[in-house]
Amino acid sequence: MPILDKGVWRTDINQLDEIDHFPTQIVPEKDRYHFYYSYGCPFAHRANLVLHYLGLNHVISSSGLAPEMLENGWTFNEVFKDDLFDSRHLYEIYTRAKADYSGRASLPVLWDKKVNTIASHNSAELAFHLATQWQDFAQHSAELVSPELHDDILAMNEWLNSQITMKVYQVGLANSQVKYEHQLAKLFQNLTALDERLSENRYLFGNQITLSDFFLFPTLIRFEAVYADLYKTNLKPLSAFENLYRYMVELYQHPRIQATVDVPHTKRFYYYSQPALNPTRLVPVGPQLAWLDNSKGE
Ligand SMILES: N[C@@H](CCC(=O)N[C@@H](CS)C(=O)NCC(=O)O)C(=O)O
Repeated sequence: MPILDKGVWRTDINQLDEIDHFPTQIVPEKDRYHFYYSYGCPFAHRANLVLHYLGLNHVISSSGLAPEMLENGWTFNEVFKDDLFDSRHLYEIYTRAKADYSGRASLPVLWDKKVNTIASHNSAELAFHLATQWQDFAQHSAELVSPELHDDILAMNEWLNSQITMKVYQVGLANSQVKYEHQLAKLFQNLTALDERLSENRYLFGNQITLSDFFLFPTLIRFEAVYADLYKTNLKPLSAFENLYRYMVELYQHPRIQATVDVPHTKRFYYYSQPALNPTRLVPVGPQLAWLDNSKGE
């Protein structure tokens, strides 16, 4: 009898490599899909960035999850409600799609209202699909994946996923000093390489924002607020990478990008939901972030 994994904070980094239980299958259509995300989750953030940047929110509805992830995994509350089914927990969405579902109840999820199933729970594929197949519905047109850059963007996204997004987790969840130091050194080498690339380019691929920027931004925006302290990625402050920092702040100034960021919520998610790393569940008040205070305040 398969046992449903309601979702917890993974302390084993290998468990973050998820297989697709619901292969991505999306047919662009107005009002057909519902997007589940959390402001805290960097994977869901990729797809949320595409959704907002292109202005697809008028054709795809969405619900955010509460920042506290407890014994039943991702949870809805009074503020963060499931607008579709009024569920209490995300795992109910998974069992609605497949009664004997036994995988992880992870975010993001794109729900297909027509077929009554999960159309995607793979953030990379979902973000790519939204960026490339929904142009006809976009309120703001932008070519996030041009034909000329298609292969380079996909390769860059994979590199960013394993060498930046996941690397931060490999540092923070390392279970030995040797592993921690090894992964930390790699992470900072990778940040140095990106900083050099951005010394000659405004964005990862020149002057145009591409999908790859939406794979890097979620990690940068969490770096000072969460990762540097909680995951001990503090070899150097992010501001030591002049170009990366300029790039993050510039992207954050964009109103439709900013709409996808909630730093206090994100801090609560990481600090509250990982008792193995933070047993008191106290959420630090700092650090003060000049780029955040200058725009909308904490
Ligand atoms: N393959 C997934 C992984 C996403 C993922 O790991 N999401 C985390 C939150 S940031 C999650 O929902 N974890 C819950 C769990 O593992 O049970 C994707 O990239 O879409």
